[in-house]
Amino acid sequence: MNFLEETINRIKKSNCSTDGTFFQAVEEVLESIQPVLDANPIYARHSIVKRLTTPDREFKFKVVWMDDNQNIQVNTGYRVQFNNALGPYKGGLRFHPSVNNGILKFLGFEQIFKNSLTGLPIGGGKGGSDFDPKGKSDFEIMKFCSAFMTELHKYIGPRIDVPAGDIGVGAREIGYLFGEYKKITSSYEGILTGKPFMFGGSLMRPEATGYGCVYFTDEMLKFAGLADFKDRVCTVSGAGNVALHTIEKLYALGAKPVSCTDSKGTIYDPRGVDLELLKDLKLNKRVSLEEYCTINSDAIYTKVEDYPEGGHAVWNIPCDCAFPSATQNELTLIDAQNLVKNACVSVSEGANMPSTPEAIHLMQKNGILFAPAKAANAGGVAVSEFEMSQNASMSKWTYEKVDKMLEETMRAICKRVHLTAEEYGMDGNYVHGANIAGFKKVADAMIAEGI
Ligand code: NDP
Ligand code: 2IT
Repeated sequence: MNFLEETINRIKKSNCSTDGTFFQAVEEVLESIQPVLDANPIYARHSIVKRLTTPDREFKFKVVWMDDNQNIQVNTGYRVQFNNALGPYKGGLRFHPSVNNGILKFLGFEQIFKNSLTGLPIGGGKGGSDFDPKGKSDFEIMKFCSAFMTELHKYIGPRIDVPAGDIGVGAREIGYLFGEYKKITSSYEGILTGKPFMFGGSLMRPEATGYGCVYFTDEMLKFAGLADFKDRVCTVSGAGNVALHTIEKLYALGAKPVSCTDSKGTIYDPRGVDLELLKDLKLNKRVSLEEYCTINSDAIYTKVEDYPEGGHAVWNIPCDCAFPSATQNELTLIDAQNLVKNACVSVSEGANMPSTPEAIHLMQKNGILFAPAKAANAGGVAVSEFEMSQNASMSKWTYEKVDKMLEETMRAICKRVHLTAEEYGMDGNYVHGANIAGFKKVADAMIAEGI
C-alpha cells in the first residue's frame, strides 16, 4: 500500500462514514503534494500530513430557539477549528439542512490552504448548523442566531477564531450574531467578518468572492495567452452572494453571463441575465428562480427534476467560461462531458469543491483551463482579513482601496499558483499548483512552531 492509500485508510477509520466530502478534499490535496513529500522527507519526519488532516478542535452543540408559533425548535451547531499555524482560525458559517460534521471538516480543511494562498495571516476553520433559513421570518432568524451565539461565543475571539458568512449566512445573520455576542460579552470587537458597513463591515466584502473569482479568471486567461472577457458567453450556477457578484463583475468586463441556478432549477437567458431582476428576487423577495420567467418570458427555466439524472442543465448551455458558484459536487462527469463538447475554455470554482474529481480530470485532460476553489474563490476570505485589519485599527477603508487590494491579491494568487505548477513540471495544472503552494507555507510554519 502506498502512502496516499495508507493515509486515506487511516483517515477513513478515524472519522465517520458520512464524511465523504472530507475524504474527497483530503485525497485531492494528497495526490497533488506527493512530489513535495517525496522531495522533502522533513515533512514525513514531522508527521505533517497526519497533523494537518486532524482538526485542532471540533465543537458540536445544541441550539434551542422558539419559532413564531411558540414551538420550541432544536438544531445542532458546529465549529471546526482546523489549523492556526498561520493565524487565527478563519472561515465561514453555513446554515443549511445538509450541514453535518463531515461537510464542515471538508470546508475547514480546504480553508487552511485557501487562506495560506492569500498570503495573509489567517488559519483555517468552518462552522454552521443544520438550521434551514428558508421560509423563516426575520424574527425567527434573529432568535436562531441569538441562540447559536449563546454557545459559539465561548470559542471565538478576534485573535482566536473569526467566523464569517457562507451558504445561508449573509449580512442579516452576521448582524444578529454580532449583536448577541456584544450583549453577552459587553465587548465591541471584530469577532465576525461580513458585518454591515455601519458597524465595522468592510466595503466590498459582499462583492469580494464573486469579483475575486472573475479577477482570477482574467489573469488565468492572460497566462494562457487567451483573449479577455469581452463578449465571452459565461454560465454561472447559484443565485446567492457569490453568483450575483460574479455576474455583476462579468458584465463590468464586457462578458455576457447567461445563466443562474438555485436548488429548484436553472434559468437560461440568452440575451444575458437581468441582474436587477435577479437581485430583487433573491435579495429582497427571497423567492424561487421560477419567478424570473413570469417577468422575463424570453428566459428558459428548467426544473431540476426535468433534467436527466446525474447532470445539471446549466452545464449543457454552450459557453466560453463557466463559474460553478452554488455548492459542492454540482458539476459531475456528465456535466464535464457537456462542457468539453461545447468547447468551453475555462471553468472557475466560485463555490467550494463544486466539481467532482472525475469531472476535473476530464476537463483538464481536454485542455479546459481549470481554476480550483481554494485559489479562485479566495477573494471573500481575503477581504474578510482586510475587515479584521480595519477593525483592529478602528479604521474604515474606501471602496476603491479595498477593490484594488482584492484585485492585486487575486492576480498574485493566480501568478503564484501558475508558477508553482510550472516549478513542479505540471504547467497549467492549477489544482496541483494551488495545493502545493498552499501546503508548503502551512507545513513550514508548523515545523517552525514545533509540536
Ligand atoms: P448563498 O446562500 O448566498 O447562495 C447559495 C446559492 O446556491 C443559492 O442560490 C442556493 O439555492 C444554491 N444552493 C445551495 N445549496 C444548494 C444545493 N444543495 N443544491 C443546489 N443549489 C444549492 O451562498 P454563497 O453564494 O455565499 O455560497 C455559494 C458557494 O460559494 C458555497 O459553496 C460557499 O461555500 C462558497 N463560498 C462562499 C463565499 C462567500 O463569501 N459567501 C466565499 C467562498 C466560497 P437555494 O436558495 O434554492 O438554496
Ligand atoms: O469559503 C469561504 O472562504 C467563505 N465562506 C468565506 C470565509 C471568510 O472568513 O470570509
